[in-house]
Order: sequence, then C-alpha cells, then structure tokens
Amino acid sequence: MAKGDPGVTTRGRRAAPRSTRAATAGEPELVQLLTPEGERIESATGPDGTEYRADFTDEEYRGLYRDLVLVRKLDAEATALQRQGELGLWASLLGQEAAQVGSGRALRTQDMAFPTYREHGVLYCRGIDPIMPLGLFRGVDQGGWDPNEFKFNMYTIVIGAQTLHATGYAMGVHMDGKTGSDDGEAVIAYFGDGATSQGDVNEAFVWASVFNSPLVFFCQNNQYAISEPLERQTRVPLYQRAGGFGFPGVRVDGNDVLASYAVTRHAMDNARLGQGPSLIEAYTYRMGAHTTSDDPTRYRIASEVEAWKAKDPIARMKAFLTKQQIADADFFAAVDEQARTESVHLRERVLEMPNPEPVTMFDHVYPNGSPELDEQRAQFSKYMESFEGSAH
Ligand SMILES: Cc1ncc(C[n+]2csc(CCOP(=O)(O)OP(=O)(O)O)c2C)c(N)n1
Ligand SMILES: [Mg+2]
Repeated sequence: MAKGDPGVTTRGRRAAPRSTRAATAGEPELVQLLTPEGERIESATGPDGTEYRADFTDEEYRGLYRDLVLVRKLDAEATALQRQGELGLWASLLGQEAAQVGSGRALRTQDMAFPTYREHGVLYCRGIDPIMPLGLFRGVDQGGWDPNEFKFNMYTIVIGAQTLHATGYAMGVHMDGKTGSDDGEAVIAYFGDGATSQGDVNEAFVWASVFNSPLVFFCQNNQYAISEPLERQTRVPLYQRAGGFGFPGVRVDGNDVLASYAVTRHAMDNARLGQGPSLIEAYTYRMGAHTTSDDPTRYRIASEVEAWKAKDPIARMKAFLTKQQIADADFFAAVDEQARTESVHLRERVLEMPNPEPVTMFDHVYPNGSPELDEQRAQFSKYMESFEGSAH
C-alpha cells in the first residue's frame, strides 16, 4: 500500500488549521500529528526545524487502524497462551502498537530492520506470519523466518546487541554504493530506553556516525527497563543524546501512529539519500508487564498506568476516524471480527506446533556445519538411542 509521504507540501485533508505544537513548560517536546483526543494536527516541527506532515487516503487511515487492532489482539492471544502454559514466555507490545505500526509501515521494501524481542508489530508490518515469534517463545524453533526474504532480522534478547549488527550491516550497504538515491537502502535498529545504557548502543552510535551509515536508531522509550524507570538511565531526554554523537535526534509521540510514520519515513529517506544516521525516541508506555514473568505492581503505581490509558494509540485513531466520518460502526465491527478470527486461527496453529526432535538443536549452528559439531551430534544421537525400548 502506497502511503503518503511526510515532508511534502500537501495539506493534511482534515487537519486542524494548526501548525507546530509548542511544548509547554514541563512537558517533553515531541512531534505529534494526532492528539490523544483524536484531533489532527497539520504539521509539527522537530528540534532541527524539520517540518513533519503525513497525508493519507481514507483507505490508508483505515489500514493503519486495522493494523493497530490486529497486532494488539494477536499480542493478547499470545499472552493468554503463555498463561495457559502453551508458551514459555511472552514479551507483550501492549501500548506500543503505534510506535511499531507507524515505523513499520514507513519502511520501504528494500529497508532492513533489526528488532529486539518485542517488535511483533513491526514483524507483522514486514509481512511475516505472526505465528513465527510464538514458535520461538514456545521453544520449538528459533523464530523460523528468513531475515533476507522479509528484511527483518531475528529477535535479539541480548540488550542492545542488534544495534551493532545493524551498524555493521548499514556500513556494508553504504560501502556497496546502495545509498544516495530515492530507491537506496536504509536500515533501522529497534531498542529500548534501558538499552541506551549499554556499551553496545553507544559504540553503535559512534560507528554509525563516523562512517555516515544509513541507519535509523529507533528507541521505544516505554519508560521502564523491567523495573528500572527512565530516570535511572538518563538525566537528559534520550533523543538529545544524538547531538553528542554528531547526528540528529527527535522525540516523537510514540502513541501517535501518524507521527511515528512521518518521523520514521523522513529519517529513513535521509539515510537512504546518504545523509547518515539519526535517532528517533518514540515516547510511549509499556502498558503491560515487562514479560509474563514480571509483576509491574511491585514497582509502579496504578495512577501512572491510568494516566497513560488516556493516551491510548488505538482509541485516538478510532476517535479521529469517527469524527471525520472516515469509518463507521460497521467498519469497526468488521475489524474486530477479523482480529478475533485471526487470533483464534493463531491459537489453533500454536497448539498444533510439533515438538522438535532433540537432535535438531545442532542444525543451523554454522552455515556449513563443522567437524566438532558433527561429532557432538553423533554422540548425542547415540545417547538418545540408548533409551530406545526403555520405559524412559
Ligand atoms: C546484555 C543484557 N543484559 C541484561 C539483560 C536482561 N534484560 C532483559 S530485558 C531487560 C530490560 C530492557 O529494557 P529496555 O531496553 O527498556 O527494553 P524494553 O524491555 O522495555 O522494551 C534486561 C536488563 C539482557 N537480556 N541482556
Ligand atoms: Mg523500556
């Protein structure tokens, strides 16, 4: 689906006659194109003077809404499956749908993405079957998708490590001469607020900067690194860190799918044109637990969660579509029904996933195998055979 480009001069069709959203004292400066009440803002100016706009057709607006609802529903189904013992663990994206769908839909086909373990919404936007990460969290496979086919790398649990992988990849894209034109390639690396304290992420910032790599650092600041709040990671807004490394940074309302789209599209296009890296801080909130093994009531208060509920990414999009008569009750009911059907289907397929043969753990360790691994496999097979015919 061709989306409208931000930065172009076309006016937002139903935008309020308002421009730059000025930050009031005490509020973070952020790029916003859709308020929590569902009011459309025509344009917003970033800290370096970039003017962000995003213009979509009605069909595209409805498509973004559908994406948001679907990824939330599939995520809820995965959480339920974990609670019923069908997955070992699940890292929910609840609350972060707009940051993920907005940035995910802003990528062009040739762009490469490097996710953490929470980017189920971006995975969905890349056209990957949403069952894939459930195999990983069920422990029956390693994820299963082909990173080169979908331009979406494997999930990375080691905090921040993927930013270095992305930097190396982006340096390669640049060296291969695939930047410098409208159809050039760009790379996006996802990570969290906690990851910004990792050495890997800071090293990635240095390398990407000095090699002018076509890389967008997309930090979903969901306010927590498990139980550690943001104030234990930084004394300055995270997007301002970029200045010290020599590239631009911008904070976007991560609960606003339109602004997340516009800011990402702009940053990726700059990268593909050869203008180097940038940092996007998507200011959002993790509405659920860190993972299903976490209990957030131990470290955060209910009123904070309530305050963020009022900024829900789906509710504001629904309010906008309703007010502007872009969608009606029948459309919303059809999307809910589609989400329900797809989540039932997901559940059925998870329950049918076969347990892997233990010996397959030796597969895919090295692309061309290794003699040592072959020996280990042979020993393990012999060991397993020793149980044949026994009661165990
Ligand atoms: C190198 C490393 N250190 C510690 C951990 C344990 N760990 C898993 S998730 C997490 C917090 C990450 O927080 P953040 O970067 O904000 O991402 P979020 O989970 O909030 O999306 C930590 C410390 C890890 N996986 N890898
Ligand atoms: Mg976090």
